[in-house]
Amino acid sequence: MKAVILSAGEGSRMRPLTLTKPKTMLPVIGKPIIQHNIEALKECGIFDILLIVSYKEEIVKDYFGDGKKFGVNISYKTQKEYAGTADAISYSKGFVEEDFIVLNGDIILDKELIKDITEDYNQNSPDTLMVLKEVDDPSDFGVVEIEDNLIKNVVEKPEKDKAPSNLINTGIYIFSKDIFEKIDKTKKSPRGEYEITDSLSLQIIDKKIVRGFLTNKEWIDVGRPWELIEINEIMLKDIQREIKGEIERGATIHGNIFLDEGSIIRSGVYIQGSVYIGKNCDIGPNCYIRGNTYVGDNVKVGNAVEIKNSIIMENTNVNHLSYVGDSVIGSNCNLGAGTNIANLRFDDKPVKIMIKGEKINSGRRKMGSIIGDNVKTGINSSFTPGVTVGFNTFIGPHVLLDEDVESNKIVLL
Ligand code: TTP
Repeated sequence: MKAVILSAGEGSRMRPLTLTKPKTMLPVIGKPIIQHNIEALKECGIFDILLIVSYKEEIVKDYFGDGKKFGVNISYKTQKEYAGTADAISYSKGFVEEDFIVLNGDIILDKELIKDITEDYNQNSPDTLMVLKEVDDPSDFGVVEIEDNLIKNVVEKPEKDKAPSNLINTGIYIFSKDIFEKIDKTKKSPRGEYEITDSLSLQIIDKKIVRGFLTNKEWIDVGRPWELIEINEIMLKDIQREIKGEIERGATIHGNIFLDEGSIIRSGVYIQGSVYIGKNCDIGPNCYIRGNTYVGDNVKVGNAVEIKNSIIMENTNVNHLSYVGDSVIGSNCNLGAGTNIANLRFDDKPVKIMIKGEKINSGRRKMGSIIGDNVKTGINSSFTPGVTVGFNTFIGPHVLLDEDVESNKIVLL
């Protein structure tokens, strides 16, 4: 079987992190999100993979090339217009032979799930298999009505009390080639997109078998910045202790830590795993790295810094006396001495973050900042919970940042 991964999107809800790279290339414990999916497919014996790309596609192509380095064969098709998932899947026409798997590129899934669904598909031979998951609040997803494992209807993003069930579409499918005929007949939805769920509705009308496969295995849809922190928390739980770099005498390590080659943890550093530290990092002396922290390659963390539950992307410096909590810091940033990122409101209420012009409740009591690539902060700059900073921006010394800042700005006192 061949596989197709949909990765043409910008991930606009994930801005500012996606202003410089596609969402599927954001890191989760040392690999882009989409690499986790490619590896899951490979482990199940699926080696021929088509990536549907568009937004900043050169970043994806430069990283994966023809896939050989990753033990698979990768080819690419550019989606000309971001016209919906059915449109994206139509680009796989010449690539697939018979049945094929389709995955949204912005999900992280349990590798066993691919095995489970291929077995189920082979046993039951439906026309389409769609993987379903039960969630508490289905209102942000495609919600299905199901009877005897057959999908009867899919409703996109219903209001909470109007959802026909709590079973949602996970964006993982196995299709027979019949789907192309239905995609060709699919009309634009009220959202202005050609949606694959509408193609499935055409299959249902045509009495084709659209089977729902309910899973309780891990599946996470990474859409908004705090979900990147959450997926990081979940994935870090499973890392094993592995030390390829150097730990100086006088450092204290608790819990699991992955320390990649060329990195050094200096004396006086106190680590409370799980913590992932990439290649060629310089940590300490005398700093405190708390649980669920991911540090990318070539990161420097200076004296008396505290980092907690955060993602620090590659080539970034967090200089002495700084605090970073529940935050995402992009690549090539420099946080000046004494930069403080607050992660808790006085009133203890969940922190809100601006997503596409609207303040959205992150549901998190502890939530810091989301900072894009190439941001520099001056000494003693402070950030209130939930602010976002675009890329290439300078935040001057002593600034108290309590509102979002766009890219390419200079903010001074
Ligand atoms: P979305 O969840 O809509 O992802 P997105 O990148 O558009 O994010 P946002 O809403 O924040 O802008 O789509 C799910 C997946 O399908 C995602 O991996 C992108 C992919 N996709 C395409 O490749 N082409 C398309 O036309 C659409 C609509 C989605």
